[in-house]
Amino acid sequence: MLPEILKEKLRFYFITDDSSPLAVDRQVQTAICGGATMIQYRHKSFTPAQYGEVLEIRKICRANNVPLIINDDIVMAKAVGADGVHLGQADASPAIAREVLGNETVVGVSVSTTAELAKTDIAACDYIGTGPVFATATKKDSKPVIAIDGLRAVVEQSKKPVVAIGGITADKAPACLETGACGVAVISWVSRAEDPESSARKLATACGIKNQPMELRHPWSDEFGLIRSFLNMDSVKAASPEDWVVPPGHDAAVLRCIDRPVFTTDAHVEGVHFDFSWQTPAEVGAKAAIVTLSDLAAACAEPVAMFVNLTLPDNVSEYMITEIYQGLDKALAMYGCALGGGNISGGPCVALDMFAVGKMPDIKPPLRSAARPGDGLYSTGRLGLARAGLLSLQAKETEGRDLFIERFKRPRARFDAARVLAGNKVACVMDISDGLTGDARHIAEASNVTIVFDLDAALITGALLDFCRGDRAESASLVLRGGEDYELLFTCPENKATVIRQALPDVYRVGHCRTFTGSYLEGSSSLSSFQHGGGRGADNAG
Ligand code: 3NM
Repeated sequence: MLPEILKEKLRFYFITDDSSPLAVDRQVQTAICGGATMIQYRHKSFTPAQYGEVLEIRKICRANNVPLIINDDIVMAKAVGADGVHLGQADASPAIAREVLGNETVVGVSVSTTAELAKTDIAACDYIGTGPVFATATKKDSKPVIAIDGLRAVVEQSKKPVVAIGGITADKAPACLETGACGVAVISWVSRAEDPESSARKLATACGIKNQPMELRHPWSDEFGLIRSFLNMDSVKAASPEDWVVPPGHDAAVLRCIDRPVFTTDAHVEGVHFDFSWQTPAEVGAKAAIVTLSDLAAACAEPVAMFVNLTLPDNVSEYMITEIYQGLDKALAMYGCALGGGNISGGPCVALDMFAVGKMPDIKPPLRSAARPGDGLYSTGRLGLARAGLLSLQAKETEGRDLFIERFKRPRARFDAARVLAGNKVACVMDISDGLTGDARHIAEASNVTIVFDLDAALITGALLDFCRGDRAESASLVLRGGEDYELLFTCPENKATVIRQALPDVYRVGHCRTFTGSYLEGSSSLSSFQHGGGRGADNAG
């Protein structure tokens, strides 16, 4: 986790209570809905039987983009894929936790005094928990109270962010934060409160947390309230009377007659197409919109309207839903597409079912079956970057990988390129979603040609080579097989590509089409043309 994000997440740190009348999953839900930014699962007589409970909590945390830390137990943290572990002075060392859990996992350590701080392996930790700042009945074996002065002394000496703990209430939180501590951790203030939700909200307010309040219990059950709020979004207002007879907000939207309507649909399912551990809800919403729009771009159509069916599990907060919609809204507004309507329903995980309407300009629509022997095969941009971004996120190795991660999280729907291709009467266009070889095969099969890959050497950048530890064949494999770049793939004669490059300098040759030889794809495994320097613009077609 990036240090600046960690500091924000440490602001209101709720720790579960194994002696509360409230079930642990309800505690977590209540705390998050009240504004908690980090959760620690703490169970002092921990057994493997708690595994299911922790998984349930992890689900709630993931759905709300709140990190989950496991108290004491490194193996459990590893087993459930938690975001981190919190260790006491008597537990395993931070260095061991780091070794087992890897660099991106958060490691926190309890330190009561500056003397303890001095003998703690701070280099291996991400944050320090310091207390008890005030008297607490929750932790039976707690150390002597250190008071605000003791907290301040640790904060001043610590090179890592400090979270105050022990007897903290909404009234006492500001004094803790004034010492420079970046957050407060509480148990009983929420778990044993008469009204836990209201206590959590009060603490969130005292901590200056902006993203609250959230609704408790099936927060999205007010489907109509949510839909009303979405009707104010920019992309809904973008539904101009020119295009709409009945605008969004009725049972069904009525569009004015479109001469040549274009339709496409796409599904985005949590755990299949996206993962909240590396994408924010807004990024998920934006990407679902862009990826769907990319299909319209591949048809050289112009966007008109998007419809969204959102499926949500019970534990998703209103904040999360609003964020998803805001991401959608921004992306649609960027491409001049109106949000025409949608629906929200319950389900096992977050899913966005998209349906888009576009209009076809007065051109011959491009077809996958229009590639001809002799045509070159081109991409409107670099390939393999999104896949490198996804692999970086999965490995939690994000340093220096901003470009890749950006491409994975925020692809572009290439309407700009589609307009140039349409202007040049390019007959065969599609978007690259599954990876170059998979998508090129669609063209080869539909057109009954053989596609020979001969990658433009410029596709393998220094950054991509670095990512592949200098291995050119592996870099080429990323270009050929990495998906989700959403560039356009097209075929045309070389002289036309030269003209197109004047408007789209980032067009790369990736192969060429020849009379069908008996196999649809050639050269993707040997990559010989690339490895011997198949140069940009060289005409190997034939
Ligand atoms: N650790 P409450 S005090 C778990 O001083 C824990 O390290 C402490 O509970 C420490 O918010 C504490 O109910 C208990 O006082 C915090």
